[in-house]
This record gives sequence, structure tokens and C-alpha cells, in this order.
Amino acid sequence: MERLPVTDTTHVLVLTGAGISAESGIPTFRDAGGLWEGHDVREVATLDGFVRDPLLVWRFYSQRRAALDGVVVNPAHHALAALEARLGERFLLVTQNIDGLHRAAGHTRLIELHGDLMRSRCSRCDRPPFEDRSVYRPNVAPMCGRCRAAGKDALLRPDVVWFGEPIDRGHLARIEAFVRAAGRSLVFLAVGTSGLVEPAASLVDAARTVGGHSWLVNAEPPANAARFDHVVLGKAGTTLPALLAA
Ligand code: BJW
Repeated sequence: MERLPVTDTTHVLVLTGAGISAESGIPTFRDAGGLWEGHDVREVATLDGFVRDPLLVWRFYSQRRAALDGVVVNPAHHALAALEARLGERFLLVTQNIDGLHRAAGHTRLIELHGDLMRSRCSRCDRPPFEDRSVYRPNVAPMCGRCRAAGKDALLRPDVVWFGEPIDRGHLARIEAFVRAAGRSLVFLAVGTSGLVEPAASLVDAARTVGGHSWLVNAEPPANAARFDHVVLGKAGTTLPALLAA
């Protein structure tokens, strides 16, 4: 079995997607039986879809909140947490997942690029996003209490990033700084992601630009597989612990 090449100077940037949580029992998006099966992506993953039918979108996210109950981290999450513990400042994890499992595994050097399922924010006012574990009834679209107190009506929305919405510039700057500082000592590792969604799908190119090496662990070859130096096909829960063994 191959091992990720990690020396005393190696910097590791990890990108994870839905595939890493699959063995915790959370469906991916695009695989058969996935979260979007039976859904039009434009209806549940864009602001326009939310404006058109907030009840449908809240049903989708409330079901996902309910489904997280009792879900636990799997060996792939643990293997990455152990790598962060070994590397410290030379490690950064970027996840597209909103399930909070990397935090549960103990990561601190973590960027949740697409938000957090268990947070909501107002679709109108600038109150900061807040923890919200509520599973709303199917006929309820929650309203912002702060706006209501000011005599206005405004919907709450999940604190996630939908298609067409900007990624937090602070997150992108932190990733860029890490990649630049690492230079040729960078190892980029992508795990369980289809390579279809930007800007995450192009991180592999940023790693190549600075002379780093790129690795991919995925159940099947994703859209951007040809852009990686090393491709390891297999399930993250079994493959990653072996690849990252000290
Ligand atoms: C396993 C496994 C196991 C299964 N082990 N593997 C450039 C070109 C073209 C378009 C664009 C572009 N730049 C931006 C865009 C537009 C758009 C985009 O990417 N469109 C594409 C469709 C072409 N991007 C955006 O709009 C983004 N915004 C942006 O870039 O703004 C620009 C900007 C930046 C800064 C300032 C100002 C402006 C936002 C994208 C937001 C995506 N949001 C979603 C929903 C989040 C909330 C939620 O979770 O509901 O994020 S969409 C959805 O896709 C979700 C996921 O995080 C994301 C990626 O999915 P992922 O993780 O890859 O899952 P799957 O299911 O697709 O794949 C799983 C994989 O795992 C599969 O390959 C399996 O084989 C594998 N697998 N089991 C290992 N056990």
C-alpha cells in the first residue's frame, strides 16, 4: 500500500467532500441514492430556489439535520485528525461538507468552505450566523426574530453556500497563503469529492502551480482525476488510514 510522503518539512493541504462522510452513513450528493436524487439542484441549492420555495428548501435541510442525529466520525476522519496532530501548523483541512464531522474529530486547522448545517442566518439583516439545530415542521419556514422585532418580515436560511454565491474571501485568502508558504513542500490531498464544484475543484491546480504534489483518494475516478499526480481508488474509511499511517 502506498504512503503519503510526509517529511519534517512537508505541508499538507487536504480537501474533503461528501465521500469522506459516506461511511458515517451520510449520503453523498451525486451518487445513486444521494441527497439530490429526486430533487432539482436549482430548487434546493440556489438562492433563487430558496426565494421561490423556502418551505421545500427548509424541508430538505431540516431532514438533513434530523439525519445527523447519532452520526459519528469514521476512520477516515480520525486518520486526518491524527495527521493534523502530527503536523500542527504544517496542516490545513478544507472541507466542502457542512456536517461538522471534521470538527467532531478534533480538527482546529479547518475551513468549512460551504458553511455549517447546524447554523442559520437571516436572509435580510446582517445579524451574525447563529447555531440552529432546529428541525422545522414541514409547513414552517422560520423567520428572523431580530427583523420581526423591528417590524419587518424576513426568512431565516441555512448558513450554507449555494451555487452562484460567493465563498468567504477570508477562507480563500487563508488557503492561498498556506499554499504560497508551502511552495514545493506542499502535498495536496483530495478525498471523496466529485471534482465538479468550483473553487474546490481547482485547488489541485493551485498546488501544481507552486510545485507541490497532489494525491486523490476516491471511490471512483472523479471529473478532475487527470489533474492529480497520484490516484488511489477505494473507500476513504479503509484507504486513508493506510495511506496516512505514520
Ligand atoms: C467516496 C466514498 C467513499 C463516495 N470513499 N470516496 C468556474 C467554472 C465554472 C463554474 C464556476 C466556476 N467558478 C464558480 C462556478 C460556479 C459554481 C460551480 O462550481 N458550478 C459547477 C457546477 C460548474 N460555483 C459556485 O457557485 C461557488 N461559488 C463561487 O465560486 O463563487 C465565486 C466567488 C468566490 C469568492 C468571491 C466571490 C465570488 C459556490 C459553490 C457552492 C456549492 N454548494 C453545495 C451545497 C452546499 C450546501 C449543502 O451541503 O447543501 O456544496 S453544492 C454541493 O456540491 C455541496 C458539496 O459540498 C459540493 C461538492 O460535492 P462533493 O462533495 O464533491 O459530493 P459528490 O456527491 O458530488 O461526490 C462525492 C464523491 O465521493 C464521488 O466522487 C464518489 O465517488 C465519492 N465517494 N463514497 C471515498 N466511501
